[in-house]
Amino acid sequence: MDNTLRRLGCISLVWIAAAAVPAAAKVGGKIVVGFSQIGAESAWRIANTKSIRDAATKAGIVLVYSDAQQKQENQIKAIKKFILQKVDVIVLAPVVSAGWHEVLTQAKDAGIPVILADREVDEKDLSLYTTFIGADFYEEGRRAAQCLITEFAGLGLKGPLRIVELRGTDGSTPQRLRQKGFADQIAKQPGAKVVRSESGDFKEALGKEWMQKILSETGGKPGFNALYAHNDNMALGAIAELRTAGLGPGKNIVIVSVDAIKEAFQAMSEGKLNCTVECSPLLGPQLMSAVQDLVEGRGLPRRIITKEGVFPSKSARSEYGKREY
Ligand code: GYE
Repeated sequence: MDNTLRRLGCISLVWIAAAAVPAAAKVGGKIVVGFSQIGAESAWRIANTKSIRDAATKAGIVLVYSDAQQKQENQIKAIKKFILQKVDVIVLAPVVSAGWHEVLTQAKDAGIPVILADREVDEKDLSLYTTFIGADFYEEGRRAAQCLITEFAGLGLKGPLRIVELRGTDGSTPQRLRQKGFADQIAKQPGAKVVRSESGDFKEALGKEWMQKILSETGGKPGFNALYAHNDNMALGAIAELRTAGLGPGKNIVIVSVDAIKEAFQAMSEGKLNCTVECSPLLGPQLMSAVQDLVEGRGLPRRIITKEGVFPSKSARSEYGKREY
């Protein structure tokens, strides 16, 4: 983009910000973004942080990064700090959807726009954030159910489907919507049902722990023939445990998860995972161009939804080399 235009954009931002707060926190004339990230709980999250950091560097934007270690209270503290620092834009990846009204109102009162990245908030007052950039989690849940049903039939397994679900962080939008989209689709399949649902907080170690617990409670007899994990990492943890128990993940227990990380393609090519539904963490470029649009006074759509696919195990080998995360 033309530098003069960008400079002009920055000047007008200073003017807008100056109207609301004493002065903007420009660093050498650059845009400053405060980014409250959830943590580093999964491969998805690590790729997401890298994408956002790299895109900021490329765009010449100063990123003030804060890792909340999956705690909402840390995110609220970080936002308050960003307000004191008078950053130009706040980017929030909210760990859960409830409980943001007060701090978002404080950002608005300070004249600092907020962009939601990855996850959404339950907020009726739409003036408290400018846009949401991320995935359609409901659709991901639906796609996961569809792929599970197809793969189950493809393996020639006998129904009805008895599914164990491993949920992501409770109260987060991906957990709520991946659960709902999946349940709505499964309800159309005669006899199929979720026989157990546990929260693995999007962590591989918890996926493993839950599977160990479930198997030990049933004396090693699974009592289910399918597993749906809200992310690949939890599925990978559960798969390791199923194999330790001598069971056949990917063969007589159908497994589907969400994210489409490289390790999932590896597991699919080894026949241990049947399907992964894509959820792209590579939000950095879109996010930084939204920041620039905002700062330069261009309007943003209320929602920017990323395009995503579904990868059944037969695509594993051809896709593996193409995966960026
Ligand atoms: O699926 C999971 C991560 O919010 C979409 O968070 C994200 C989810 C992703 O920990 O792996």
